[in-house]
Amino acid sequence: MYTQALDIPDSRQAGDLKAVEAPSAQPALQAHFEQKMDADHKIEPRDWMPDAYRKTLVRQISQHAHSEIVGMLPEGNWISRAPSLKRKAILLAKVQDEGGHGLYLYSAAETLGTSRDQMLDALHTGRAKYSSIFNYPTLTWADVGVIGWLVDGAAIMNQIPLCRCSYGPYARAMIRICKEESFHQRQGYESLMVLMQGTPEQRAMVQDAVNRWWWKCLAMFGPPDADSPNSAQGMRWGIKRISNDDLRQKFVDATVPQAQVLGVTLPDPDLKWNEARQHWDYGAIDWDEFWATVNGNGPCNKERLATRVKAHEDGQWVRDAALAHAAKKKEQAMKEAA
Ligand code: FAQ
Repeated sequence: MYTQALDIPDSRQAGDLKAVEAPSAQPALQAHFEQKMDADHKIEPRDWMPDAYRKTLVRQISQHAHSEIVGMLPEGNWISRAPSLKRKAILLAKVQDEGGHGLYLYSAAETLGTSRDQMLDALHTGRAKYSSIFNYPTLTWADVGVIGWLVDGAAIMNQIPLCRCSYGPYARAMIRICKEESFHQRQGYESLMVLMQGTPEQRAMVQDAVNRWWWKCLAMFGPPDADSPNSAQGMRWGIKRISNDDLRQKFVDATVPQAQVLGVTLPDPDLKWNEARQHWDYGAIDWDEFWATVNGNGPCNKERLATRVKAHEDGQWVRDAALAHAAKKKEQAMKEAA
């Protein structure tokens, strides 16, 4: 449904690829890196890279990993209340997939020399960000379908271009993640289709969920390009391929016809087809609300973080046991070798 993002041109102009980096202490290595950028070749973990490129990747990949892990919570909340065995099995599989995505992404970030403990510590102490969208509550079963349709839909739109990211391990992790996200999006849409063929109360529940999630999903793509401090450099480095606003527009254009088929109204009186632009125009996003949420003051920020910290602390005995077992095995192997 969203694979068209793979073959549309990058938002950046040809020639923009060249990294704008402060003069390097290692000009030959810097020149080699820039040649690779110009040729759109992948950078691999053992390749030399500028510190700022490494830092940007650790920031983005670890935040992405945290989003997948924290993102398990709003839907996980409904596993025990899914309306049928089939829906429960699908939801369990989806939430487990999100956990798996977090783990691939932590592994990709570790190849840049940052340990998982460091990344988790940054999350648990509130220094690292994760996606704003996971700080809102899931009030009804329809929210689970809407998260699949809209949140996973927005995530795929943003993540398909990341399959072409200049950093090899991130790009390769994203290929598998996008395949799984595609299933997530479809199952969400299908479950909403079923609800929309149900009772008036079920249809009203879907509409209410769409009303509550629509604007938050548009904000997920990040601030407008003009207010996005990381975009220009991220694009020059081939980390980001399509800008926040361009992805947001692609998402709106793809979603409006899906909403029409579903029979729901998107809660935006300014939403209208613009013949000249060949795109849907949409209304103003509440960026104050977005930043308040990003900065820790959304409706569920404190609860989400506390749940993650508790899960980490409760799992300490498993990590201790695994380390003790590894130490015992090593000792045994040394004895046998002696
Ligand atoms: N929430 O200059 P930019 C998912 C921050 S996974 C919170 O534009 P950039 C799967 C941004 O970090 C969803 N913070 O930044 C799933 C930066 O702050 P910093 C996550 C946000 O990096 C589905 C500042 O604002 N996906 O949903 C947000 O160039 C269902 C300025 O922004 C990814 O992480 C936000 N929405 O572009 C799981 C994809 N937007 O770091 C479970 C990878 C912006 O300088 C259930 N990430 N900020 O302190 C990206 O593509 C980029 O990092 C962007 C932001 C596009 C998110």
